[in-house]
Amino acid sequence: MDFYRKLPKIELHAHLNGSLSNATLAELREHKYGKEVQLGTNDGFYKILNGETLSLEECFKKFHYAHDLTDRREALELATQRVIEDFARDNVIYLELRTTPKSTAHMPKREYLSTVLDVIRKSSELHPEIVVKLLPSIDRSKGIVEAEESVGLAIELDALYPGLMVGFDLSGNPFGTKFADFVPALQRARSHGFRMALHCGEFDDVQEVKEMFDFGMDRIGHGTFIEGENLEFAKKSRIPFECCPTSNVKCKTVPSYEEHHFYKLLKMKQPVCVCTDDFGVFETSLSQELEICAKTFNLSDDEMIELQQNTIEYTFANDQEKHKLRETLRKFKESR
Ligand code: 6MZ
Repeated sequence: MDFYRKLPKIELHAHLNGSLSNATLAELREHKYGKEVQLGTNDGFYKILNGETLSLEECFKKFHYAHDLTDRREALELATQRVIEDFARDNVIYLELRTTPKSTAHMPKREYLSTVLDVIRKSSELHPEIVVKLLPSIDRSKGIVEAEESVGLAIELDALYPGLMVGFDLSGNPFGTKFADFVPALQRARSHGFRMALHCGEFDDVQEVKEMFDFGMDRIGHGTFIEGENLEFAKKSRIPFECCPTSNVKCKTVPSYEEHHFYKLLKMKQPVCVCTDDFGVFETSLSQELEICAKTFNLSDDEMIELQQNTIEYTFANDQEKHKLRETLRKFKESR
């Protein structure tokens, strides 16, 4: 584990509210509900904090608990700080964090987004060892009006927080929604200059993947069910895949680590990176995900360093930032 912790790492697929550790959730819960509120042993929150085995449904409840606990400005600030601290502690040197701008009972959507951006801006002083960027997310389950609003807001706030928002994410529960409905909003975001990191092929729908490739994207989120002609297209276009092994295994979209498509992609020389997705929900870290990949597929330390070096090229960072990241990895390699 020591090698993976020390390895300077690049994280490109992490949802803010899925990346709250149990300690952060407990801290936020105390802030909102106070110490005196007792946890009952049937309470899902109790189970989460005590690490009991969770069903997938219970795993997804973590989003619901997290959203309840981050519905005020101060709490969202704290949550964002803790996530950045946790990644920095794991020696992540570049993080593209994503979150869905939302209005809550205590905060309009604009305040949600500006709060996260304020914390990210401040983090460059508090944690100069990690560069943090934001990808606002469109949650498919929330519909197209919310999507349009989020894009409008991101374009507006981009002028106030230049360089912090580098792309857009399309995520959320895709069932019962049509990708085509989100194209106008995504197109507007792209025309503004935001790069596209879209959840694509997370479930088996060949036609939708094709439609998404027709639209185009800069990175593929998961890409679990991309096969045949679609895989050929991804290969020809050299679109990087963001692979999240533990998330996929725990959500049962991939049967086991051994069968994870990460290795198939790596062997066919497809651009690919390893990410956590929701390290709080899936109780992992980027170091752990990399160690799992190395051990499962028998990859050497040098190959894991190379994987991080290649990942720099798939970031939405600017040239100067990429240059710095390359230098950090080069020095790490030389110092061994
Ligand atoms: C699709 C996911 C996801 O945005 O509130 N999210 N969407 N597939 C996944 N695989 C497991 N994991 C997380 O973070 C939580 C939100 O991220 C999306 C969902 O929309 C979830 O509600 P934010 O910070």
